[in-house]
Amino acid sequence: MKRCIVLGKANVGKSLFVLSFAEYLGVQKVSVTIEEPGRHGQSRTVSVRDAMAQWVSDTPHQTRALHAVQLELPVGKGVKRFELVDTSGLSEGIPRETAIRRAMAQTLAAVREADLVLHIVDASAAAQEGAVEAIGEVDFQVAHFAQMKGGYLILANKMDLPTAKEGLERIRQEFAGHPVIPVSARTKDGFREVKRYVWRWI
Ligand SMILES: Nc1nc2c(ncn2[C@@H]2O[C@H](COP(=O)(O)OP(=O)(O)O)[C@@H](O)[C@H]2O)c(=O)[nH]1
Ligand SMILES: [Mg+2]
Repeated sequence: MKRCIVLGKANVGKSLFVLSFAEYLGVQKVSVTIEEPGRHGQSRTVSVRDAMAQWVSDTPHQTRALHAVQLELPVGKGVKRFELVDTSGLSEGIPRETAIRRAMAQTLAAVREADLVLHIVDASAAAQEGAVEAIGEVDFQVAHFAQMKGGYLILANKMDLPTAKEGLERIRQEFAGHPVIPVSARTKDGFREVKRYVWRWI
């Protein structure tokens, strides 16, 4: 099964994107495999709404383990099955807390294995110079590291917020040469384009 990994700094909307995209594909319940660093994954079925309440948060690093959500896309008369993987946030520098450090290392290892990388950036924060959520060094490192994969897409998220238009311009300038799709994990705007892109890689 093809694996599509969702990366980005804390709070950019990775968890909401994964669950909102699952909802967009028409599922109310998803099978999720929780992969703790160095351990065998445990699968369970959860409702998308419950998962949203649990995973989506303003507190950074809510998602320590990889959360692989099993999904499918229609192809002809059948379906293509794939995994959309929610990851813990990447942060600048080396995190002090061991658990977060391990989670980051696990995320980067998972990038190597992935067929497609979706790199989420908060467009509403991107125009604000120096803001914690703005694009940072780690985003450029991710772009550099992940572009070697071929299947690499930047999602400029939170386009429903007023400052996002300006942020999108900046993202397009900073990441010139990379594909960028503006989206809102809240309103599902832009999901049609994302679906089309994902379909090509899985
Ligand atoms: N307005 C708006 N808020 C969003 C959007 N995506 C995520 N958020 C909010 O941003 C915060 C962080 O989201 P979360 O998915 O937990 O981010 P993660 O740390 O990258 O997984 C939460 O309060 C979300 O409700 C979006 O597209 N628009
Ligand atoms: Mg999260």
